[in-house]
Amino acid sequence: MEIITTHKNVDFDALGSVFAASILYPQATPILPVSLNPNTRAFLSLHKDIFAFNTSKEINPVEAKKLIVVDTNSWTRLEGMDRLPGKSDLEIHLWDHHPEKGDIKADWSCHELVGATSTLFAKRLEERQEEISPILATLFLAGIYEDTGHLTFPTTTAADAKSVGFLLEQKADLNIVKNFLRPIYGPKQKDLLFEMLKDVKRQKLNGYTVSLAKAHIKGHTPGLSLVVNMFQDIVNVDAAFGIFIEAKRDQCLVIGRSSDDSLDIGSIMRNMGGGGHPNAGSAIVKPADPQSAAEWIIEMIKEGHQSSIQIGDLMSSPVFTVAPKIKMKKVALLLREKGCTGIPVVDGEAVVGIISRRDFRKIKKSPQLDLPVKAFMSTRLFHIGPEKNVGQAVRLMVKNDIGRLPVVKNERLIGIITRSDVMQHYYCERSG
Ligand SMILES: [Mn+2]
Repeated sequence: MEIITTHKNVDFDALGSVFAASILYPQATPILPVSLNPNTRAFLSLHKDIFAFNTSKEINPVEAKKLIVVDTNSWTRLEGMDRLPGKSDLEIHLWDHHPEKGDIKADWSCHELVGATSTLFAKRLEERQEEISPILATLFLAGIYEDTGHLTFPTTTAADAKSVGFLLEQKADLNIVKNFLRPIYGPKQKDLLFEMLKDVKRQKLNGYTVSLAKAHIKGHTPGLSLVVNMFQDIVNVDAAFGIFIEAKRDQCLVIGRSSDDSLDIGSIMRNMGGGGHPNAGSAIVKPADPQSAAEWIIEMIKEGHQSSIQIGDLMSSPVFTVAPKIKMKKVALLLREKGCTGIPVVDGEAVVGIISRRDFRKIKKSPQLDLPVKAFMSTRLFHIGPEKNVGQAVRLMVKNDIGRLPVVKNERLIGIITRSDVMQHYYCERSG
């Protein structure tokens, strides 16, 4: 007997991998744990006639000569396989994409750090030019999309995207995928969202727009992070916090979300005893005192729980500057020579304007090149402090459509930060 199995709380990647494996190992029986995620359970009950499988209770795994494990590499995550570890006459094949080291010792394994195990199977099926039914292609696509957040999670690789292309060629149905991957948003979640929106306030804290909302929950309420996401989208703030009061357990569940990497939600939540990453996180605080939880969060944002990279680290300095009376002709030469697109105009120590390549379009006749820079410079002045973060610089640049910001400390020009400095920071950070 040969069996294929996967981890408990079966998600789409696990489910897709089990049925993909049953194409590659046609003689093996798929065994699914009893505990399925709600969306995979719904998928299976709709496609009952198409997918044949057993549960671990219906077979005796000890009789297996070959075990194919997919989407996990740890024995404790399997169901009903307790007597298999250490069994001598058992050949184990492992297909997994998790980075953690597991305790399943395989005789053969396909382990690559891609976004989903389904990707590993899709790749193999494509190489073997297997015919895949649109339903199977749909299931594998759901697996890849769920594990990679529709190819947006940082764990996504080119292989995942290529497999998506292959599965779409095999007629995977995006409508079905969308339907089954739709997160939980029912009447309970809708009521919560409405409660949060009832007396919504936006506030400006440390340069960010922030909204904190309170709502009451009773017992286990799934989909709370989705509710906070929707709340943030509707209120349109840089960061949103839902403080969910659970009176019975005398605690508040705090969920935060930020669309600005520089406002680090994970760091705030770790301070509150929880965890997360820069864009999202959660914590449980006791007792159920939403007011002090809110004040705590506000205090932390004011103190600047943000990425450690400040403008001072990214700016160029010293800054090359020109005096207001310098002729435009000279400025043109300097811009070319220095290879920059703009220069601050400085009178004494004060920045009085910025002259950029764009300003040369104002010159209609060549004699104007003999006029001083102050006649053409832009005097709409924006600047930023060295202690500010990248997100704040980007907002100023985008809002005012400017490509560079003088960095000013104690009214003195100490550096300059440009659009390309910011881009470089973003791209290096993300690929590094
Ligand atoms: Mn997976």
